[in-house]
Amino acid sequence: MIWDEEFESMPREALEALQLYRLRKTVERVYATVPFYREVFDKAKMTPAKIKTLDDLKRLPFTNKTDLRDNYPFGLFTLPLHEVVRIHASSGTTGKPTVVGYTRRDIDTWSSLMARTLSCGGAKKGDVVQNAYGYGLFTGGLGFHYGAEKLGATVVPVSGGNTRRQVMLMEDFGSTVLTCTPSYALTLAEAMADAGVDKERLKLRVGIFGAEPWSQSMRQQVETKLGIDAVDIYGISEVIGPGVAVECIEAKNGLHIFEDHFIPEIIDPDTEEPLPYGEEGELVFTTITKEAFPVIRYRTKDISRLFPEPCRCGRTHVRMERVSGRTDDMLIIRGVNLFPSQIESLLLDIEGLEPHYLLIVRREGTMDTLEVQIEVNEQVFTDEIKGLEVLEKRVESQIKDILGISAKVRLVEPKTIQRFEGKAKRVIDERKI
Ligand code: DLL
Repeated sequence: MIWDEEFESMPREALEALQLYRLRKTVERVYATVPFYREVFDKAKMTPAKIKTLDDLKRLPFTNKTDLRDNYPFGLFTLPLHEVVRIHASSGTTGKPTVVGYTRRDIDTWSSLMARTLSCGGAKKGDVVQNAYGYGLFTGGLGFHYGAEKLGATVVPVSGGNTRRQVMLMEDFGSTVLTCTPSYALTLAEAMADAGVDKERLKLRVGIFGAEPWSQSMRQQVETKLGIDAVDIYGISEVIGPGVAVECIEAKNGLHIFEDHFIPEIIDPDTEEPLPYGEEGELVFTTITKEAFPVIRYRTKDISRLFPEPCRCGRTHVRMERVSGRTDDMLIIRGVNLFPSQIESLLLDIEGLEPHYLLIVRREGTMDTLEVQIEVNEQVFTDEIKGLEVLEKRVESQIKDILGISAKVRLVEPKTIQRFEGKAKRVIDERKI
């Protein structure tokens, strides 16, 4: 169901007029209130008055995570802290977290966007939403929580973890919608099997999974194991949290970006030149309705593609392809560029392998090596050793043929690779560069 028909199915021309109006307001706001923006706009010889068309957005400078760090914690807020009713933060790999803030109206906007997101993904009033995204500074838990309440669903705010208990609640409460990371959905599916809970006994119908990259093959695995439709949701704290883009349950083909709130661009990450629809590059977002913490041309480092073709669900917003990886997660191994998701797709298409894997990159002398550890299913595991060796060689040669890289494959016993409650960590890079 389309939650916000007027805005989600707006004719392009009207949508673009609305975007221009909102963009101008946002640019005026940050220029007037945030010293950082005033400084970088002045340097680029841009003033709010120079934004006459949507295309003028391209004349504004980019922002990135370093700018947030330099202005840590609240330096990019447009309002004093007493107007800010909520803070969230994402923990980076190093140093201080990235801090974001919301006014009362921002929380309302976000809740409506999340109600829209849930509806687009196939949830509706009357659903029991088991929300297993982490509650706390992470935007996943509370973002989904407010959206599901706004939708009129019954929220079960279990947060991540306590997996066996989640399975019990899922059965006892008759949860119909599951929201968590795709890797945690797998962990839950496994716990169900361990507890002897057949998927037929559950009422689960839909899963809205995101916050980390996952492949189409992973989708199939999750859908089969849980007996549901699984849709992909994309979001990032700096832009708002979850609620930036989601697949529609009707097509499950690309994620609708809520363009009445966010203007997306794709750029070449090296030259910073904007790229046309269809080309792959780095996603950049400008928020046009946020009050406390708007961002202008924020570089996400996420790799995707935009496609404007109308969708059969009736929404007019542009779609983005599922994120294949981040520019900073790209592995360069002996000169070959590789995203972990490419290996994932390949592995999960091979019969007998389970969706639990680990990539270990090392440097031996001057040579980079890649080791792929992946679990096999019980059946393969109980076969004779020889069978395992043959399978290992087969996976190695597929990686070589398809991705052009030599890897050492180690098939491991079921349930030996670490499981995750939130975002999975599947790459260990031991190179000291
Ligand atoms: O992960 C917000 C979120 C919560 C999204 C719940 C979806 C569901 P951050 O912690 O700031 O925010 O992490 C943002 O996660 O730049 C991507 O690299 C990655 N990411 C998020 N969604 C997807 C997805 C939340 N569907 C970072 N596919 C982003 C691939 C994703 N990567």
